[in-house]
Amino acid sequence: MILVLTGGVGGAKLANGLAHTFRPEELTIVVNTGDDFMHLGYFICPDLDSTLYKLAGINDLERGWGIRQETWNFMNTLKEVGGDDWFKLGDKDLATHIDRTKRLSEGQTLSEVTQALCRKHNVSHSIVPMTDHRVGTIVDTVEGDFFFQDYFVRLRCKPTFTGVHYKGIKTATPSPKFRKTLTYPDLRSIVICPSNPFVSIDPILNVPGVRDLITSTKVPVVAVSPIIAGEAIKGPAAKMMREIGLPSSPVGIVEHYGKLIDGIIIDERDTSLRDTITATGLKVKVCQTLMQSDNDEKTLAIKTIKFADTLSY
Ligand code: FO1
Repeated sequence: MILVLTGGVGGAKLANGLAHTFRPEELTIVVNTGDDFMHLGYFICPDLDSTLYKLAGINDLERGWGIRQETWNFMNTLKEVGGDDWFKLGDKDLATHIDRTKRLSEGQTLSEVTQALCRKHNVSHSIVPMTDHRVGTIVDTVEGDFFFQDYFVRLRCKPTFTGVHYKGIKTATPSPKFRKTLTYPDLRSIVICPSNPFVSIDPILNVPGVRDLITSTKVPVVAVSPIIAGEAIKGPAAKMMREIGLPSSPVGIVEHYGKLIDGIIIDERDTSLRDTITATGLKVKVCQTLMQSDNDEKTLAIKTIKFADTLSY
């Protein structure tokens, strides 16, 4: 059993590569829910949807989020009547939000709703929320604290990042399938996808009990660097690292995750950093980590697990 921690677009690519390499019963994909929010009366789960649409093969390739060949009649009409149109909800995507909101209002848990959506999209792999409780990532900046989507979409990540905290995290518990996988007798490895460490991975790690459970599994934990040659492929990770005083490189990722990880996979363009990272006692694998095709995703997935297997105690 392999446990995958992911959020956002980059993570969804590696999760997809792993899903095309391993059978459903060999994989649990745990997704960040700190981006989730109520909007226009619907409960929106961006990272769960990005991961679901990617594995279903219907995600929009340019945007990285939402559904391909989308139409925007709802959004355009809403704008005409003076509604809130800063967060774009496509007509097809809207069906997901309406279905999820209805199910949640009927008392289904977010895990149950996600399972139902996976079934609808013929995704047989387990995509599970990090928790079934409400958790909201708040981004602290020099201009004040903002709810994640305000910072990321409305403010386009402009304000200088100073920290992050997670509303509601104290009373959150890992989702049932997440906890079960963490206590699985034959857990093989844990993969931290190339996602934003602060707003995609840390919310998962900060769910009470998760860090301790990860440490007590004694299985290799491997992170794939989301930073290549000083930049993130997509999103504000490198900018946030620089603003918080971390090197915007795999070295900064190593510093951020610390003792939690046993190995890191960095891109060939960062080969010069291998020795610096090895000197910290961490195992390093250098290979192409940029994923621009299904084949790239599968190749990196296989290399990631093979590398993790070499770290087994
Ligand atoms: N990101 C944007 O930059 N602009 C948007 O209008 C937008 C709408 C949106 C709608 C549904 C959805 O699932 C994701 C959406 N995203 C949008 C991405 C969203 O901000 C995610 O949080 C990112 O994918 C980062 O994880």
